Amino acid sequence: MGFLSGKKALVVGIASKLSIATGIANALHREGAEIGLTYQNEKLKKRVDSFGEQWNSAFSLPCDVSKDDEIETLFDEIAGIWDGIDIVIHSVGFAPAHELDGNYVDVTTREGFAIAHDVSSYSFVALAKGARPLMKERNGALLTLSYLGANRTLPNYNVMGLAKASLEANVRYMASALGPEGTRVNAVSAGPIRTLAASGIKSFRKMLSENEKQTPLRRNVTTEEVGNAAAFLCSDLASGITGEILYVDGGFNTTAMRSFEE
Ligand code: NAD
Ligand code: 0WE
Repeated sequence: MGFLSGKKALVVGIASKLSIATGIANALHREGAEIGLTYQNEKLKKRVDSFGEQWNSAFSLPCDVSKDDEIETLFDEIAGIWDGIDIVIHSVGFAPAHELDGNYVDVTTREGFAIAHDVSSYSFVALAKGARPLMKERNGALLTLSYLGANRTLPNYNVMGLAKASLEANVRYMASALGPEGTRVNAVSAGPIRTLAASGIKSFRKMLSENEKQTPLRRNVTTEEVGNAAAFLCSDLASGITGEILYVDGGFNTTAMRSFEE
């Protein structure tokens, strides 16, 4: 019996087999959780539906997290299918592409800033609001995905770094607000992984090979490894952990100087 058997898990953020959310759903399913999925738009519906079949998912429903009415409809529909929710995975991030290419001060705009923060940070508490009545008093867990760009600068990550800093503060405030009703809130800060979101980034391949050399484990992490950490954080094995940012990055964030002479 898996360590998540009997749990109902809503997974938001699947776009392809490479998505971090796909790695997480695989791990949750393997550990016995029942899965429910959402897709951002009609273009992604078929693909998400087919993943759903593979995990025997309870539903596959539309949800653009930048739209309050879609979030409201989503939880109304879930309330008709499940008697409650134990786990919510938020694996969503977006900034307009031109914000992620060039000098931060040159390329950052008021509109891009607002979109990045809305889709990448506000949407996490928006999902929590919707899920709250279904999650109360069940030892539930919310989990989001962050990146080291929240704490340190790197080329081109730009306004997404600010949005991830906001998201990590969001984790702590949500943990504080929902702890009294038994709901935990955490994040995994993952190392760079080639996904759809990353494929739009100039010289991402170079970043991955550089990262490999500088990381204590001398390799990049996988969506399976992120999935396993996410499954742990959302399980009763992590019942004492909330408001935490757990790094799944091969140790990269703990180093101060890149390896040399090898
Ligand atoms: P991905 O492209 O597979 O997933 C991003 C998801 O966000 C997609 O499923 C997309 O549909 C969804 N999305 C974007 N805007 C949305 C909206 N308005 N409404 C609903 N869904 C929306 O890429 P990924 O790398 O798996 O990204 C998942 C999360 O992991 C993001 O928060 C990302 O910032 C984070 N992350 C990624 C990496 C990496 O290197 N790939 C590293 C650390 C953290
Ligand atoms: O959070 C991310 C990806 C975020 C992302 C990616 C895109 C590409 C396509 C957000 N919005 C968009 N918008 C698009 O139009 N990561 C942690 C992966 C990532 O993205 C980077 C990175 C890393 C790592 C961008 C620049 C530099 C490094």
